[in-house]
Amino acid sequence: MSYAKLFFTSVMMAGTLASVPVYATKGEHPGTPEEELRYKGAPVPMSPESAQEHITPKGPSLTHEEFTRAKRIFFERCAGCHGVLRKGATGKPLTPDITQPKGTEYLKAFIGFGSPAGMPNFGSSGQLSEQDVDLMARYLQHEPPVPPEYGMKEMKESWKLIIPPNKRPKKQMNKYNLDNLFSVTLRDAGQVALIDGDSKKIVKIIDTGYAVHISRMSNSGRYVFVIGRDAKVNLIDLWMKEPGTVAEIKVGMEARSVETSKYKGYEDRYAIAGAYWPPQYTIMDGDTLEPLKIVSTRGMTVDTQEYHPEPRVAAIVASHEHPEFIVNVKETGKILLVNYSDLDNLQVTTIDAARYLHDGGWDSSKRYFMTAANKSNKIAVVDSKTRKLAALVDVGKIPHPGRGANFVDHKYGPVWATSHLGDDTIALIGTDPKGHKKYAWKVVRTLKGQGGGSLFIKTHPKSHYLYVDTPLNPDNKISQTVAVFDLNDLDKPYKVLPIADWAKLGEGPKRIVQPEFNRKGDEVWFSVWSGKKQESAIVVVDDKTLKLKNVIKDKRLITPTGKFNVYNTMYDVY
Ligand code: DHE
Repeated sequence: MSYAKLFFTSVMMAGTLASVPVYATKGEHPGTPEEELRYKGAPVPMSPESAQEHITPKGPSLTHEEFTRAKRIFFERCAGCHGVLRKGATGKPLTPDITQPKGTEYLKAFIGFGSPAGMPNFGSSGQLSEQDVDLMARYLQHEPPVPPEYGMKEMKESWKLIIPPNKRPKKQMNKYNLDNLFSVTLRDAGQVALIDGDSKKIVKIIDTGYAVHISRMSNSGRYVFVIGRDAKVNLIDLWMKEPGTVAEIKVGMEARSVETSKYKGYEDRYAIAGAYWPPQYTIMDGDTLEPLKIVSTRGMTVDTQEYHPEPRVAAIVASHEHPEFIVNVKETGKILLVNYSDLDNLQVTTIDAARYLHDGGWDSSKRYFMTAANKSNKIAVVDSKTRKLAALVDVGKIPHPGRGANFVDHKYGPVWATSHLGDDTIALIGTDPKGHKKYAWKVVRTLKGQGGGSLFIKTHPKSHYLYVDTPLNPDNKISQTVAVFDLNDLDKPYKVLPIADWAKLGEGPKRIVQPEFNRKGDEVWFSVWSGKKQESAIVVVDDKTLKLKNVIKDKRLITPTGKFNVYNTMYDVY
């Protein structure tokens, strides 16, 4: 049956027009900006075999083979938005109490054609066959299969101390200028490239977790912590003659964040990793990764105060005001200040913010943590000194700052800025409650950028430019270039830098992603992110002239995305 026919059949079978997804005919991804869909669809790295089957009474028939296939499709295509347990995250809840009353035909039309609230049209776009749409419609009426938990026993089994601290060098044994080294995510290779920022040469390629996500530096700058989407953490020692992994561990089945203790007296002592599944964070020994304490984030949501079984851990930063990690819990909308001074009597301050917490960074004083509650279109401001919420600031659609950008606005004083995934604006928020009280925690200025689909924004204390990427914009002209604002004159139109053209690559999406400064703050690096089988590159721009300085190409540079300069990451310079 064709999709048009299926659609009309569904209308007939469901009885009333109002009860079926009639918007289904409105274009490729009805109702959801393509920028957003491009971002959310990454497969969950979980083995479907590990999740238990629950054939639910009253659910439609499903064979064992069908159940297994449906689990795989769900983890690959649906769990990123709806959550592994289908309790709802950025996508709607899909538990049997909701899906069974809707019935198979309704669900088929929904999956086939999408919805204005954000559901992609998996059927009519050809991503799923008609048989698979039918399979998924039946599968969703059964209890969600629950993946296994992952506690101390599993962590200890996965933990490898490859070189114990007493066998590691006592001083730096190589000649690299470590302050200007970059750890570069090679996403689809499951590796990081350590690149010397002075010579632009690859120093070492290191195997890490699957679809590796971010790197963070220890307070001393000696260690790099890397986390993969499969929750594998690598501890890399930069002091060794040849930098390499000295310890590794898996802290769950799916994860995105890692950080290390930075408070005075605790430098390099602890590390923390936040997991998506199971929803928990783990505090580890900072130079061995030995797991010390695992804490679940399951609990009540901030607004409706109902239980959520899968609140994933998003960004984590290390406080400079107290011996604490600041942990964003996505689905509950709560920010946890986890005090690591006494792990046996753990004190956690819970700050009510808003859903769904994602990424963020410090203001220039490093007292206020500015973080995106992306589906609430707000920035939450945490005062890390008083341990209180300072403000919830309304911004544009789906703020996505990365760590954000700090600079001084000539009129409004110190500001922190974020761009947005869902619109073309850049919001500047006043961050100086002492010197510029009336502008503090207010959007003092809104700039207009090239378009939606922005993920990262960056400047540097030595630079007077603000760089805004737009890698998820559907228009190639926008996703392959970046906008640069002159901070000396924010009324001036932005300049567009043709980064992908400068890289001179062949075919490929060539999305320009995540500006990152070098140690001196006089050059800025951009990833030109193409497909796994296509050539990618890193383009280095001179921050004074905005001219091309270098193109780093190497066949080992597979899908570079995030780049983390050791010094800037260590000292939170952005
Ligand atoms: Fe990220 C940071 C989660 C997709 C590149 N990403 C983060 C953080 C979180 C997160 C929670 C903050 C970590 C911290 O500060 O402790 N990212 C997610 C997702 O859940 C999401 C939407 C979907 C997924 O399946 O992973 C996702 N992220 C992406 C990408 O598609 C990007 C563009 C490319 C890639 O490498 O996969 C991407 N995310 C990044 C980068 C950072 C990041 C480069 C760190 C930015 C920084 O400057 O600190």
